[in-house]
Amino acid sequence: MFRKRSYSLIVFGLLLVMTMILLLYGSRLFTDIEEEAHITQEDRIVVGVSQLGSESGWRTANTESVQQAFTQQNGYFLIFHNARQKQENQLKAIRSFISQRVDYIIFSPVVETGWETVLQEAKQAGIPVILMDRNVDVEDESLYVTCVGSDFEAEGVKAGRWLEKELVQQRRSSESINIVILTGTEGSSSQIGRSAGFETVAERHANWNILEEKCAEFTSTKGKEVMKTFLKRYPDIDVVVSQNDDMTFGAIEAIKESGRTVGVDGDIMILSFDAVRGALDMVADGTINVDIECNPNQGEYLLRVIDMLEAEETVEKKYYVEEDVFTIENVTQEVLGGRSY
Ligand code: GYE
Repeated sequence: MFRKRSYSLIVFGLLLVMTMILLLYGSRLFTDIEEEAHITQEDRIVVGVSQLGSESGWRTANTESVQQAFTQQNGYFLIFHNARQKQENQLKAIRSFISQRVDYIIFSPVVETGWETVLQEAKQAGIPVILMDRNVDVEDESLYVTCVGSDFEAEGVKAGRWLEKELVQQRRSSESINIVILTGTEGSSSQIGRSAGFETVAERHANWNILEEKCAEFTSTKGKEVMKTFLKRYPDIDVVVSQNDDMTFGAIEAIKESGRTVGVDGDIMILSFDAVRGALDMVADGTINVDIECNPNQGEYLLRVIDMLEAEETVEKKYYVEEDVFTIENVTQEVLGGRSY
């Protein structure tokens, strides 16, 4: 009886000591973590990003690039918002970033116009605004700090120049060439620039007939729908210029369903923009004739710009990302293997 009691007393004592040790160390551990989190959170740069939507493979890659750049490890706290193609949603997101007093606002403007008031509000609040991918059309350029993106007009010119050369090679440079154009979101920088760039080359060729330009909103579904109407309306299309790969995928489906062929050995030439992995595969197998690359990996460029601003260095008004042109000749296994999106 006595032995049994002293045994349970020992066990009880041991349990008590262990619980006390656990409580002591446990609480120290937690305060350490809390303190650390507190310190890092205060040191972190808060960035509000308003992405315009998720309409294309390019856009998904662009979003991933931003999310991979503004991480906790890199010293950032990212507030990310997807505007689902609506300017009013972007305006709301930007205003909420202002009221949260973020350190920087980054946004990819769905269209170029209509931003003055909100940018004025950000300026008054002393929050620097960085444009990503697309540009804004404002009189007062001091309303934003800089823009990281592509030279869309140059991309359009590249498409035109490629067609010029290709027609010479095919000995068709004096033949009448029927062209249709699938354009992206109306009023967006990428649509405006790519249209204008291609147009400057097209103007020099009296034999290039632009039969019709129609908006297919940078999506595959719309691309297919618009291409179907083109095919019904125009029986003799020679060239399709499609302002992004997603619309191209839809257009190619429509063309194939109509019984016509595409690409290097087909009867309709395909000129596309973006150069996402799926499209590069189609360049490699000759389905797409040329793809004008548009680089969505803008996160690292944005990081560099913010580093410069933090160091109070002057930044340029525009930073262009690097871009290539892909045809069956230069889409190597290395290019395909290195493409993550
Ligand atoms: O080409 C398209 C996307 O603005 C560069 O937007 C961007 C364009 C890109 O939806 O796929």
